[in-house]
Amino acid sequence: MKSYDIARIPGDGIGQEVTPAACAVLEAVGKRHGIVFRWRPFDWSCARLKAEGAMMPQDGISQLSGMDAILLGAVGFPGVADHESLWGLLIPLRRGLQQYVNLRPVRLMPGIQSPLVGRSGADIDFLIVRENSEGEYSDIGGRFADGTPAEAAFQTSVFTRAATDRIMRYAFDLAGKRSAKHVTSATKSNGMKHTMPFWDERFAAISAEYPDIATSQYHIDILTAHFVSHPDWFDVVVASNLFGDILSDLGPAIAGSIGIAPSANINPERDYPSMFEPVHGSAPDIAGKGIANPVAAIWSGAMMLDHLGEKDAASDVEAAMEKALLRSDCLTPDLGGPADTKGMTRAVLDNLSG
Ligand code: GGG
Repeated sequence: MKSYDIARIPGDGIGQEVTPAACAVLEAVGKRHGIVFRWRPFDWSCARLKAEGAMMPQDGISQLSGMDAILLGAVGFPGVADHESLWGLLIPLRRGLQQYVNLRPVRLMPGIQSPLVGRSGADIDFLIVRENSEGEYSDIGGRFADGTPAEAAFQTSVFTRAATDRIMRYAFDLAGKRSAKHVTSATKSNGMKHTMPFWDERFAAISAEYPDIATSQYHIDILTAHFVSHPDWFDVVVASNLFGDILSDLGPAIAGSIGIAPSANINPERDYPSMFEPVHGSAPDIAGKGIANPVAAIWSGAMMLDHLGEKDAASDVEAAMEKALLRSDCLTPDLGGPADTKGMTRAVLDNLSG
C-alpha cells in the first residue's frame, strides 16, 4: 500500500461540486492499485475571505509544504473582485510553492465534437506550457488621481531571464519526449517593445540548445487564429503567464468544452507539492445546479497521479474518462448532453469498477 497526503481545496462555486467527483474517482482507482489518499481538507475560499478576512491563513504555504500534492477546485465568487480571489489564493500558492510551470493539455477526446465546422475527428493533441511565476501577472503598479479626469492605472510586467529560460527549457524537454518534436512560442514583440523582444531572444537562445526540436513563433493575435483554423498542427506551445492563460481557455473550447480542460501547476524540482486544478473557474452562473462538468477535475486528478509516479492508475482514470465521454447520455450540458455532475461521475466510476 502506498499512501499520499493530498490537500483538498474545493474553493468556490462549482469547485465544491467537481472536487468531490475527482476525489471519488481517485478513491476508486486507488482501490485498484493499492493507493491510499489521506485527504487534508482546507476551506480556503472566497467564503473564508468573507467570514475571516482572508482566503487562506498567513501560514498557508507552510501548512501545504509537507503535502504530496494539492487538488484545487476553483476560486471566485460574486461580490469578490476577481483580482482579489486570484491574488488571495491561487497566485500566492503558485508562487509560494514555486509551481512555475502551468501545464495545460488540449486534446480532442473520442466522441467529442469540436465546434469547428469540418474538424470533428481532427487529431487535436497539444500541450500549453504557461509561465506561472511572473510576467504580466505582476503586482507592480498602481492607480493615481482617483476619480479625477487625470485618473490612471499602471501595471508593470516582469520577465526575468531565469524564469523565462526555465519555462522554455521545460517546454523543449517536453517536446523532446513527443513524436512531433515542435515548440511554438507565443509572442507580441511588435507591440510590446521591451518584454516580448526579450522573450523572443531567450526563445532563440534556448532553442539553440535543442537542435532536434523544430520551432515556430507567432504573435499572439495570429496564433489564436491558427488555433482555430488548424489546431491539429500544434505540439507544444510555450507562452507567458497571460498569453498562456488565454490560449488555454481557447484550446479546450476548440476541443469541445472548457469543462474538460485540466491543468497542473508544477514544481519540477519537487521541493514543494504541485497543484492540480481544472482550467475553468467557479462558474457562479451554474454553481449549485449540479450540472458542472466534472471531467476537468477528474482529468486533473489523473495528472496528479502521473506526477506522483502512479502511471498505471493515471492511465486507468484517463481511459475510464474517455470511455464515459463516448456515451452521449452521460455528457453534461456544456457538451450538449442531458447528464448532471453525478451522472457523468458515475459513468467514469462504472468504468473503473470490476
Ligand atoms: N480552477 C482554476 C480557477 O479557479 N481559475 C480561475 C481563473 O481565473 N484563473 C486564472 C489563472 O489560472 O491564472
